[in-house]
Amino acid sequence: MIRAVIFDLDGVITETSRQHFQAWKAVAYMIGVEIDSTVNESLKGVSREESLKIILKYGGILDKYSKEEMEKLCFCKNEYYKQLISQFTPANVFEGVVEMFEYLRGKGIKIAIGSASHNAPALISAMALEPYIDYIVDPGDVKRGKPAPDIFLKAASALGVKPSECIGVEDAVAGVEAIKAAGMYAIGIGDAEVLKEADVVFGSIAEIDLGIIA
Ligand code: B16
Ligand code: MG
Repeated sequence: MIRAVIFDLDGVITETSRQHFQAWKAVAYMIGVEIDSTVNESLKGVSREESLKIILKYGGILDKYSKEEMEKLCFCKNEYYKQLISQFTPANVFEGVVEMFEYLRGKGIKIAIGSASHNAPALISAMALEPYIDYIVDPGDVKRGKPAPDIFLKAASALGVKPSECIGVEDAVAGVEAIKAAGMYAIGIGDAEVLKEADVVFGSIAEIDLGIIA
């Protein structure tokens, strides 16, 4: 029996990857690295610190930055990113999300957000989705990011349900891996050729067949 559905945020509930990319592009430019959309793909679902390491590695300058300098660059990126998402409103919510949340609520199924983003609570609030959400995982509370199962397991334990009673919804390969490692049913959003480990894949959240949930 399904008792909870844990949703990723970026790429599932809304699209923030353009804003993440714009902010990273500006920071990368400051340190002489030019990143393109292929690099941006590899940053999806990955934590802020890991994203910076990927960019520095791509630029061949990973060994040139101390921990303190990396923290400053991450801070800069986040300040810029926060400015970009300050314009978010309920209009940024993907089609089908509110209908899905209402369906789950009606069935008594709990809803959690399992995002790698520290900005998830601010975004959920800006998009007026708070009334639907039972729990938002704080990525600072878990040891390992995706593809480790920690974020999804944290959501299950906070909601008081077993992993086998949960469905995870993800758009990133690392996220689907995390759901499967947590022992949950994985719904992928995107391309089935890419999200090979998912139990089922839909093109968008609006296309999910609600019958497979409950
Ligand atoms: P922040 P998700 C992820 O969101 C983004 O896909 C990824 O690009 C970002 O680096 C990460 O959140 C951390 O975000 O810098 O806001 O803490 O897909 O896990 O919802
Ligand atoms: Mg995502």
